[in-house]
Amino acid sequence: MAIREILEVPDSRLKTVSKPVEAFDDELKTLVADMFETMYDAPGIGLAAIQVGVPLRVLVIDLQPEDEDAEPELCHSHGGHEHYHQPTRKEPLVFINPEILDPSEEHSVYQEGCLSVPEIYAEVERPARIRARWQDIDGNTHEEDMDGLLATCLQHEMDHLEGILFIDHLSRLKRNMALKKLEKLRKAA
Ligand code: GNR
Ligand code: NI
Repeated sequence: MAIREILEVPDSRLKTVSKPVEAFDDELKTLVADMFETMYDAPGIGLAAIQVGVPLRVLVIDLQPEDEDAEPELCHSHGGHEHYHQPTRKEPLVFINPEILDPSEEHSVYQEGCLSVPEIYAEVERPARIRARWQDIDGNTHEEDMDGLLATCLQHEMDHLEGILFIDHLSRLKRNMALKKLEKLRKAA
């Protein structure tokens, strides 16, 4: 396993339309393992293969990227009584050749970020609920209804497969402001 370099704007490879996976082989398993390691290290809640320079229709998502063997955390809460929080378990999800079926007419708005557009956050409106179909690491097909952050994250990741970034959903003015801000942050660093 290895942490791979995450491409950042304005890298033109992020605009690639990724190709369907045809071979469910060891190379694919290595790619997925490396993508999880890269995503957890970043840290992020999702990653598309093109973000590590591989133009294949492969996504990983984990909305609960907490360490499995993390110690329970002591919490000093309001009211003065101390208690422990069990960290949430990792929940790694892999989506290969994903498709979106009947997106809801109702939309929801989330504050999104992207590992390829670091430190920039903006509200993006997307269908609130979707039905998704995808293949797993062995090539078996699955179908499931999704809502909430999972629906949003899957749509964000699927945009990457078409070479689209969340900032492409913003007005030109807001996108340019975001890119200028990123340039400024990089110069300051
Ligand atoms: O880590 C991430 N957080 C996030 C927050 C709201 C909506 C989408 C995302 S995905 C992002 C990681 C990433 O860049 N995936 O492509
Ligand atoms: Ni992203």
